[in-house]
Amino acid sequence: MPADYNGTWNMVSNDNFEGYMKALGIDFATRIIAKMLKPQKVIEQKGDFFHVQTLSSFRNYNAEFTVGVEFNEETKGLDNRKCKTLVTWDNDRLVCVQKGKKNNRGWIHWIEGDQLFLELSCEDQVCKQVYKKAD
Ligand code: VLZ
Repeated sequence: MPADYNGTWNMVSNDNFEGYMKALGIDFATRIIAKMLKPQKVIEQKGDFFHVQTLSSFRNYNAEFTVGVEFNEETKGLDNRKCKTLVTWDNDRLVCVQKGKKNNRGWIHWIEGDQLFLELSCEDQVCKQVYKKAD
């Protein structure tokens, strides 16, 4: 049985989102707004199928995937690029590789207690986020 990511998760910390956005080439004005946000993750998981919504007052980002099945991701509202994206299990961690123009792009999710961790990578930048499960 894989880990259960279902639920609503509220951001509690966001380290180096600025560096991650810069590496993606997000413009200055957007970065100013985006780094103030405390997004919420709403995750629906059915077996290996995931619907991950990142919700904020400024912009939302939606991802749907099946673990082990590569898909075409368009990062609409982020850097608006196309990636060949693959999410796999590493024990209970979700490991995502986003192949495209940017090197070393991807993310890793894992859970510890009532906290959801996310590391977002692009080029030489790593953004570390922590979310807490909503009641
Ligand atoms: O999440 O890749 O949970 O897609 C930021 C939204 C979302 C706020 C960043 C607007 C992408 C920012 C997060 C405007 C520049 C991401 C995956 C892992 C699922």
